Amino acid sequence: MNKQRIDRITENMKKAGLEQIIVSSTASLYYLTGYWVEPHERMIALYLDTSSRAILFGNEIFGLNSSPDLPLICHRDSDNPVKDLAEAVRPGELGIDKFWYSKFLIGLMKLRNDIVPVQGSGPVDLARQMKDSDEIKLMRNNSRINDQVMGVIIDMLQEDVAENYLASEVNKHFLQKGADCEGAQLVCFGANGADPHHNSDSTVLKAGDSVIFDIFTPINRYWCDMTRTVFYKTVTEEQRQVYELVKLANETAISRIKPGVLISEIDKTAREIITQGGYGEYFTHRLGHGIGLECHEPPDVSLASDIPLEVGMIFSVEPGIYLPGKFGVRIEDLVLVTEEGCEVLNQYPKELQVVG
Ligand SMILES: [Mn+2]
Repeated sequence: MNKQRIDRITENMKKAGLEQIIVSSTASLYYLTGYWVEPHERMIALYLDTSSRAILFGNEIFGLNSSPDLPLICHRDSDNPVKDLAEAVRPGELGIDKFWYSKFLIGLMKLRNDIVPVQGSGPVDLARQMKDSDEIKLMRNNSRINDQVMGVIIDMLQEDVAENYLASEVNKHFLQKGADCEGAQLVCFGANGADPHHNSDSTVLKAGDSVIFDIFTPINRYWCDMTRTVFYKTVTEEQRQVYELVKLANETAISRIKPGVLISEIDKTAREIITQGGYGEYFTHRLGHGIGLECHEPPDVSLASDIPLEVGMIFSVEPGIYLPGKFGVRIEDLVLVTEEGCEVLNQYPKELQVVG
C-alpha cells in the first residue's frame, strides 16, 4: 500500500463527507496497492474507510497476497463474489467506483439493503490528477520517447505507404523503447483526417495529403500521447491557413496555463481563436483530457470543466479542425502545470512541415 496516497485519499473522503468507498478500477487499484489486475468479468474491490482501514477482496485466481497493511479476502469462481464484502461494509452511504460493474453493486445491495450507494470515485480521481514526483519523472521520460518515435515515423512517409503499415511501425518502435503493449495508433491521410477517431486502414499516401499522427502508448504503466500533422509533397493555401490557426490555438492555450485558472478558460481560449478564424464549427471535440495511468482520465479539459488548474496536473492540449471530405489538422501536446505556468512535455517541433 502506498501510505502517502492513501492519506491523500482519506483527506479527500473527509472533505467530500464520504466515510467509506469501494475502489475497483485497474488503474486506481494499481495506484494504491501496486497490484495491476485486469479482472475482466471477475470481481476485485478495495474497501477503504476514513480511519484508513483497507481490505482487498478478490478472486483467488488473481494471485494476490495478504500483507499486514492490506488484508486480503479471497473468493472462488463458485462463490457469490460480493458475500464477504457485504459483511465488511457499514450501513449508510457507500462510495462506489464509477467503473464497478452494476452486477456487483446490485448483488451487494441485495445482501445489504441498509447501504446507500453514491458516486465514490472523486477522492481517488482528485489524488490521481495531481501527479507526484515519481509519476512526473516517468511521464516526462515517456513523452521524450514519444518525440523520438514521432521523428522516426514522419521520416518514413513516402508515396503509396499505407496508414496501417505506419501504425504498425509506430507500435514496433514504441515496443523497442519499452512500451507495455501495442495500441490502435491513429494515422490519417487526407480526407480520413477529417474524422478525429479514424482507424488506420489500407489507405495509401498521395501527394497533397495532410497526415495526422496521433500516437500514444503506456510505458511502465504511464501513458504518453502526442499528435502532429504534416503535409506530403505540397500544401495548399487553405491547408496552411488551417494549420497555422490550430497551431496558434495550441500555443495560445498553453501560454494561459497556470495554477488557479479555470480549465474551461483554457478550452475557451483555443476555441475563440479557431472561431475567430472562421472554423469554430469544425473544432468538434473538447480541448483535451487528463492522462496518467489511463490515456483518458480526470481532469476533463473542456468548456464544462469549472475547476481551477493545480500544480501537478498533466493533461493534453489538442485543438483540431476537421473539414469533411477534405482534410484535418490536430496538434497535441501534454503539459504539466507548474508553479509558474506549465512545462510542455513534448518537444517535437510544431512548425508547418511539408515532407517528401
Ligand atoms: Mn489525446
